[in-house]
Amino acid sequence: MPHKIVLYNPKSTFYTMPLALMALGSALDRARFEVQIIDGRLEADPVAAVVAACEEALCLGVTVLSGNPIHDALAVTRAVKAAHPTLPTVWGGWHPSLFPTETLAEPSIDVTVQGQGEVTFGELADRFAAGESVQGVAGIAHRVAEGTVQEAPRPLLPMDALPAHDYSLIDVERYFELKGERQLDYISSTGCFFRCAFCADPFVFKRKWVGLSPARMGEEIELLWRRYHFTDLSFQDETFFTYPNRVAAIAEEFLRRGLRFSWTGTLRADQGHRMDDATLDLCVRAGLRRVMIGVESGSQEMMDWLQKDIKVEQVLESAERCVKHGIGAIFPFIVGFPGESDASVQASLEMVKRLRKMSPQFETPIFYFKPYPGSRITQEVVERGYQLPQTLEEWGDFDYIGSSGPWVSAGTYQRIERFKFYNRFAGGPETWLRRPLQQIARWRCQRDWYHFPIEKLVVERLKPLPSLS
Ligand code: B12
Ligand code: SF4
Repeated sequence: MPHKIVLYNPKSTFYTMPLALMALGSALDRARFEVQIIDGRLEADPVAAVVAACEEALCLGVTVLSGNPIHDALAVTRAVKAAHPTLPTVWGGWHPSLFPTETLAEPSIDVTVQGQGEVTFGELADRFAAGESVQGVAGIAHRVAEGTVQEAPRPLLPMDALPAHDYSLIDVERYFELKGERQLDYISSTGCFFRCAFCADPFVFKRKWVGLSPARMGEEIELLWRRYHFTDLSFQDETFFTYPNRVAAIAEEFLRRGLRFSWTGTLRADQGHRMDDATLDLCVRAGLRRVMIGVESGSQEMMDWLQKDIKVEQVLESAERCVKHGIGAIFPFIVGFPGESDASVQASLEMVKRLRKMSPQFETPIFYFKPYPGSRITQEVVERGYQLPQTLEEWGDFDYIGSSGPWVSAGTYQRIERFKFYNRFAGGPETWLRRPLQQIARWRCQRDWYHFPIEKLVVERLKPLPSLS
């Protein structure tokens, strides 16, 4: 009889497939372990579903991001511990990677896993199955009589050394339904070589990057396409275009195999600027429809402080190349960095306007900076006295969504929210009812004048627009 392992993905805002749990489940020896993935986003009562599934299970694994999903992760883990006190509970993913031992202050969590989890979790499952202690398993933190111990870190394994993700572990059709399109999520690399001062990746993966070979990707993706008939593929990599030659080889695999779907991935502006037209053209022929280019700021001074290692001109050149090749793009911005001047915020808003004028296929969401753990900026503000959340509950309240961040004045917040509304509304689809208000909105955008936002109130009262950020 195989041992049952329950893996839980907490509730969150979007319907991206739970790739982390699929990675863990796929790497376990399935002759010995039966894997059940439960996704809080798909369950009416996640707590009851997980508690019931854990009956006679070997352990519970939970994937945890910093922010709102922690509340749900906690509720589920606590209920499981209360119902099955001897069942080991393991938290992995970004938050327990950043806070290995601190997370263990919560008594319902037995083990935390840091970084890449496939081999570590396999070893944990072996230990649990044999009734042995987890002492000495690399890449974990756990409780001992004297307190907590963090074991030696586990080196990052090349992705080709790990098995393909088994999509039959989830109900793929259900995700298509919830996303409203037949879009498959896929991850082809882990980590990132860069050092942006607001990002935790350099801390978690030590500026290392590993990726799947194009040949393996071609084979896997062809199988998935024939099985699930997806029409769009979303690469969830931090920096998909890290090596242009690799991306070109992936595009060639798609074309050679006659795969027909569109796809999207992340592109740094310096990579877009360096990539030759032939490679971009090849990608478009292979289905590339949109890239995501993190701009963060329209001010070069701010970009340098953020250690983006990108020039403002490279953003504009990458945008021009997208226009030339008919590629859509999302250009996310972040405002409200500690001490950010009005001039710097204004430079970002100007850049947003410039990009939006270049193509109707360009989106420019604006987020407010929050000091997510593990980044250089967060470390600096903490040294200057900023108090990060202390408990898991407090971390659960710490989320980008619905927050203006700590360094944004009420005036700046109001200005940005109005700017976002009018720029979006002015360029949105026209109807006879909206046209007169849209004309006023365009007039406002041209003059950068957003006082007395009567149309905003009217439109929001009539029909709340979905938030772009
Ligand atoms: C898809 C994605 C999401 C999805 C789903 C996340 C999920 N539950 O898996 C959605 C859209 C919900 C999401 C939301 C957010 N995300 Co997000 N997201 C990603 C993204 C692009 C890919 C994650 C992924 O699937 N990777 C592939 C898998 C295989 O890798 P993995 O998740 O790292 O998992 C491995 C290990 O971490 C470990 N592991 C993970 N879980 C577990 C569990 C156990 C038990 C074990 C043993 C091991 C283990 O093993 C896995 C295999 O090696 C990453 C960037 C990236 N490329 O990693 C950002 C990222 C994870 N997101 C991030 C952020 C900031 C957010 C938001 C907070 C942002 C926001 N508010 O706009 C929100 C969450 C808040 C909310 N209210 O929902 C940050 C994480 C920061 C942090 N401290 O948590 C990342 C790293 C982006 C970044 N560089 O800033 N995200
Ligand atoms: S923001 Fe993107 S490019 Fe910068 S360090 Fe993070 S993952 Fe890498």
